[in-house]
Amino acid sequence: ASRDLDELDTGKLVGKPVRRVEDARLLSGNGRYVDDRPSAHALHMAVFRSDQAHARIDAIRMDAARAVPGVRGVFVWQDIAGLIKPAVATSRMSGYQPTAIHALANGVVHFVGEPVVAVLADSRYIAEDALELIEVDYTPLPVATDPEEAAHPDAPLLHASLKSNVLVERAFVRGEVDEAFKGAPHVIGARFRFHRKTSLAMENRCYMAEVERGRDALTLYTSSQVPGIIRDGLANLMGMPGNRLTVIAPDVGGGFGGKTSMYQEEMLVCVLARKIGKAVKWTGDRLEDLLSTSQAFDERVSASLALGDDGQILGLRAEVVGDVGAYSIYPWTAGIEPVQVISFLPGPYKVPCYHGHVRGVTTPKSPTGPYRGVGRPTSTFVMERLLDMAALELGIDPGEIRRRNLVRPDEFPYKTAVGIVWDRSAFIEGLDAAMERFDYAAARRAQARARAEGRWIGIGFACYAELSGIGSRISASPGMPINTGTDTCVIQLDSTGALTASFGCASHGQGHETTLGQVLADELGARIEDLRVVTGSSAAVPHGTGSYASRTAVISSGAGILAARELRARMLRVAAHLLNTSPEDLDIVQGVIRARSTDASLTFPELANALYSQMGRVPAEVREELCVTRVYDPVVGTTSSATHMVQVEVDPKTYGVHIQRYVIAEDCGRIINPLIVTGQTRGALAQGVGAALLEEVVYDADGQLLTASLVDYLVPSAPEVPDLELVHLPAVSPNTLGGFRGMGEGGTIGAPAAIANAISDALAPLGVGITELPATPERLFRLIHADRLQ
Ligand code: MCN
Ligand code: SMO
Repeated sequence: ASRDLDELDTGKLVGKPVRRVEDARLLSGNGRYVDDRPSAHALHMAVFRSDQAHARIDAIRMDAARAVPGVRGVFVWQDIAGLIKPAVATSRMSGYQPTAIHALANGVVHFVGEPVVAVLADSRYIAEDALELIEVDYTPLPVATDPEEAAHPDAPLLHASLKSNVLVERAFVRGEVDEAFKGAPHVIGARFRFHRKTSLAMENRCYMAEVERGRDALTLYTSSQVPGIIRDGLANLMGMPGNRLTVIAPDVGGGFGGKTSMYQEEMLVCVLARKIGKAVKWTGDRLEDLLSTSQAFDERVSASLALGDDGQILGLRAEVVGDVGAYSIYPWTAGIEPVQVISFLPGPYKVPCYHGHVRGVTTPKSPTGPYRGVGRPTSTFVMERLLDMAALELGIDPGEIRRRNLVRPDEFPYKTAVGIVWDRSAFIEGLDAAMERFDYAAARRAQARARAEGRWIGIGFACYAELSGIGSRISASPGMPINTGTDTCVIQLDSTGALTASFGCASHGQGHETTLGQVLADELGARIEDLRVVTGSSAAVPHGTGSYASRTAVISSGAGILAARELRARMLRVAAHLLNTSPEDLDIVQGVIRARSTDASLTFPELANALYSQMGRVPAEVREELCVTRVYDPVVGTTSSATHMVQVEVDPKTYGVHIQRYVIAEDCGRIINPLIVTGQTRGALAQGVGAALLEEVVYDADGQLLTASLVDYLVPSAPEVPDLELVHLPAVSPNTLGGFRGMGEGGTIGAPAAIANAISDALAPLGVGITELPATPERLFRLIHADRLQ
């Protein structure tokens, strides 16, 4: 059943470019991040970290550190072992091998940066000074830092509990792939590599645990995307009921996936605060962030496409090795990224046969976890490169080869080779809209002229589709109950007549106060300023997880719509009594309840006062509880899609890549706030540019991090991020309550592929193409001069 925009677009605020209500606070320096919490009475934690990639701990000498004036405690694993269990990410995937993450290393270290000793002191300065006095004797253990070597049965094991370093292994098989390849007139294949990346939020990870003395109650303030998951996880590990453990994510300065997992320092501040009965605070510095915040990508993919003469895809094969780092991250598991790579490889295309196989291999590096796009930047890079390589070989235009293979409007819902179902999304329309906006034919003519002058100018495409707002069915399938695919909204009209709506999501830059406010205001007939939207507190809702996986627009809005509808109905029943009319005669406009028949009206404070305070006015049988809790579960979620088009010029002297134009046509369903959607896409594009051209975490063969500062780890700055020309194609989702689709990750999914294709197109006259990202000047130089460098 397809719905159209008009039917849904009765809203007054949804769809409008409402200015972000949080910005006045955030831009004037009044944001309140974890580090802003008063800490005069807190103890400050500093963490002694392993400088070994894999080693046995023989001895730890802490006496000198303990003797430093102002040091209040020095702790190793044995000191806290009875208070917190290690975090073990479980999974139902067959053959999956879990690992145990201890808050402090338990006898063996598994990566450089792993916490070994925690020091508490009156100030961070004192704690850091004390760290310098700690000495640890290690016996180095053998390491296999290369994932392909580590996957070998004879490789040294990183964890004694493992049978092999392959933590997860998964395959998708559909159709007779071998037959398809045997009979195909064209087979295009290559070996691709996407290097390791980090999420690099502006705010480093930061945690503060405060205790309620005498109550054994604890509040953790955490710069996290997932306060609900952290609450449930810590409650389990510490054996503490949720009514004594509150987890609050206040203002959070970005996460990008890096703040979706539970970290050792998060466990430590809680355990140590509980142990000594005082507040404990830890603020990570940039080195600690680069060493220990979850990283991403690091995949090697050997893939090939079988095609007909007309460019039609006949089959796809992929063999993927993902380097998942030292642990299976909690709660997502080591499968989170690698499995997504093979799940989404067929993309928005019709792929009749597919064989994808992936192994996630543990190596002594920082663990990998979710990062904006989660696997799909890699799958899109590989598939889109293969398509362009095929287009070149077959002499078909890159736009045309995509058009021939994209799922067409009459083919939805379309079940992909791995069983993902694409609902009706604007795949072809996105391609058309992007090409039109780009003025493709003219751009190709200009390119031909530039080429004749010897300039290296290229145009690149990328089409992708993703699942967003995923509900319980998909969330529950890997066997990780802590990610439920639902959100909760508690909404109330209080006795002052004010509306408060609390959610389990946790805004960390997305502007949820604004967008959820828009959705609720429309449902209630209220003004956005009548509402207070509370996110990021485990105490505000019985159950919530947080914000990740481009889920909030779909799932939290859904919960909000359900709760607001019920609250509105209850408010109108009471108002009908007070105004002596029927609820059907009433409407709420701009926060005022009005009777159509008499034009009599009632404000929210008047309604609240009559109901809560003037006990005679509303008889018992007419009273209503003006507090509603609703849970929304979109069950499967919905499809979001986009086409990216980019033009680049490669400088033949510096091998630098200059992005000249960038067009995105995207379908995120019904749009709540076009300003926010545009900002999200622009930010995600910036991160895609970083992934394509600059950002690379480098470890040496011993597992030492070489990119341990922002001098070595390069991120895009304003000059590297192109102006974005964005075309919205709001194809209302048939699968979600509000018709919304998620979009917070999209730009990062498409950009690396599109840029890789554009660079390859620019360099096509030289006979080379990109198979490795980021495409740094050095890599381009080596690619172009491969003969000379032999
Ligand atoms: N939106 C909208 N209309 C739609 C879809 C979305 O107006 N049809 C709005 C939403 O209401 C929300 C924003 O766009 O305000 C993003 O919505 P959504 O796609 O639901 O994503 P989430 O809110 O769940 O945010 C998670 C997503 C992810 S997974 C990463 S990673 C990411 C991203 O958001 N990290 C971010 N964007 C980020 N933006 C900032 N500033 N910082 C991060 O760390
Ligand atoms: S990587 Mo986004 O937090 O799902």
